[in-house]
Amino acid sequence: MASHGKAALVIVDLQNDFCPPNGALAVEGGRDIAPAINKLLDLPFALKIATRDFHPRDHISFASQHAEKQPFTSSHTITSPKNPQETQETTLWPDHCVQDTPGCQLIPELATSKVDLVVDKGQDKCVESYSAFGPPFRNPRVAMSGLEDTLRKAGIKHVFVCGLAWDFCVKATAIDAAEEGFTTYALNDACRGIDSSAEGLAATRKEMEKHGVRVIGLESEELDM
Ligand code: VGL
Ligand code: ZN
Repeated sequence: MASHGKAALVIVDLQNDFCPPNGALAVEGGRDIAPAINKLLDLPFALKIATRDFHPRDHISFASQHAEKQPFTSSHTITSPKNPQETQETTLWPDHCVQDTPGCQLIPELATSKVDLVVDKGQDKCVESYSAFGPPFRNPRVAMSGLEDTLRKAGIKHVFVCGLAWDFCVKATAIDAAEEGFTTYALNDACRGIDSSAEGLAATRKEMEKHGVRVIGLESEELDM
């Protein structure tokens, strides 16, 4: 693989708030993937990126910002500050990954000294952003993170995605990478889902594969580099 072009590792949202036991939006087994990810960080990727969900205190995705709404329910929310009329069905969450709180920090188990760059997302209070490139599936094209340019300027051709959560930010990030033309791999053993049921995990896998993402295990020869 590596002989065909430079590869980047993108570690999605491995933050305190997404990990048990105390995370505000803990993903089952979230902390358990850190050792596998640390091993990936020892491989010769040309660029090693960690992303962070990085919300203002009053972010639109928090159920607390909507009268009488409960976390884990859907709501029509304004997603585009440029088009206040444009609304989208999006899930409401417990408050999580608030900027400058311990919850938004990368977990201490992650070998952050081996990470080249941290990319923050979700800073715009009016925009939900699952993808590390920008809002879900870059729609609307606001609050873009600049990740695309960073990868291109570094000459990256292959993108390997791991982290949390399989069914939200990993999925959105991997699909965007594939649609941007990068050969994209989702490392399923180094991810965990908010929906941890076998059906849920499989449905997400199918959706990613439909968009050209290659779902692979940690033993895959694609990682011989
Ligand atoms: C995420 C829900 C809300 C994620 C972020 O990182 O997958 N999920 N914000
Ligand atoms: Zn979030």
